[in-house]
Amino acid sequence: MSEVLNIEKIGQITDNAISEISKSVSKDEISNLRVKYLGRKGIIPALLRSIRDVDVVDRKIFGQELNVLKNNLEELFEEKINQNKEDLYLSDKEKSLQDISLPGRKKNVGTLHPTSRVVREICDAFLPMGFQVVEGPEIELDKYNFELLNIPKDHPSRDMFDTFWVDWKNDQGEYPLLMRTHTSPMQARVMETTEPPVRVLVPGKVFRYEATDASHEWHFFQVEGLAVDRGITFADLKGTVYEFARTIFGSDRKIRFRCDYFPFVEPGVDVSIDCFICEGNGCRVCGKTGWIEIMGAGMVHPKVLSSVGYDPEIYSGFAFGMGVERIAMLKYGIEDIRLFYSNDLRFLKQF
Ligand code: YSA
Repeated sequence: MSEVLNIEKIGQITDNAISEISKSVSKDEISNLRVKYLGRKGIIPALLRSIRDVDVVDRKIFGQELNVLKNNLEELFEEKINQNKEDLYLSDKEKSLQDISLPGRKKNVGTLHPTSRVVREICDAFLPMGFQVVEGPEIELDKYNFELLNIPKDHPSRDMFDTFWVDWKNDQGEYPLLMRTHTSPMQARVMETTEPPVRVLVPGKVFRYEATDASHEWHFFQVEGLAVDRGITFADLKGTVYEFARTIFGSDRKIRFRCDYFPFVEPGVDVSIDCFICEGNGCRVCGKTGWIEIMGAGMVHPKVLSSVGYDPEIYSGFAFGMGVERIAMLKYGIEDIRLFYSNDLRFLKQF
């Protein structure tokens, strides 16, 4: 290794430069230091020139190290100048001319994303009904996303959930990991570890390999609800959903329950609210039906209860899973779901 340049020397120069720059206060001090380290005849350019005297094998490493150091110092000088721009560059006279009676400059503090806001509103609507909030993993096992929910391998209903699979094989040559397609896997995770009664709410992000349009995204939020106890009936599900809808949308919106199929409930329903845009007459947002579907729901299937060790002869329960962006669209009159994640500040700043 060369006498002229070695790693210790570069380290020492780095330490000195950082300490000197951080102690510098005035504009002159900073610009003198910049000349000392980065100027044409400064320390770093001199070291870069001395690379030619270093062993060929070490040259590349030293070149890289010195370039990193040079870039870091440039950034440090930049930061230092920006930190105290006013103090450094205004003369005392200029400072004394500042009008302190002018209103302060407004800081851009930002706001909650509309989805986060609505997740909170939804949770707030359920908390007085005794629900607790829990969260689960976004990368999920096939076992929880499908199998424990009465959706065995090769079951046709897996097609309902266009799945992103994680490209990782286990020892048996299977691909057991996926991006969760719904928040329902948390039903099984919660029941597996809790004795009834259970009353939980699970907000979280879900992912589907789906084409997007005005009411479909490929990633969106859901809030899952689950209540299991002795003697829970479909009337409890209806009452809970009505109470939620009244809190969120007011008492004027119409609610529709229709039979629907989900392998993890029996019976199953989908719940819709009359379209806020066309007032039920049919438009692009509601797909000309006059209704916007906000959740799937039903009575927890006895097979799901048994698979987590609950006795379906003793316990029954209801569950639901709602789409948060759809609720936000209804609540705030948003006509295209794609606005949520297109990062357009003109949209986001309205919340
Ligand atoms: C059903 C029964 C239960 O006991 C519990 C939960 C469920 C819901 C089930 N896990 C599920 O995901 N059903 S769903 O596919 O119909 O989606 C539920 C809600 O998510 C829909 O009502 C809709 O509001 C929303 N959603 C679905 N696909 C969407 C979407 N939102 C935006 N973009 C999409 N691509």
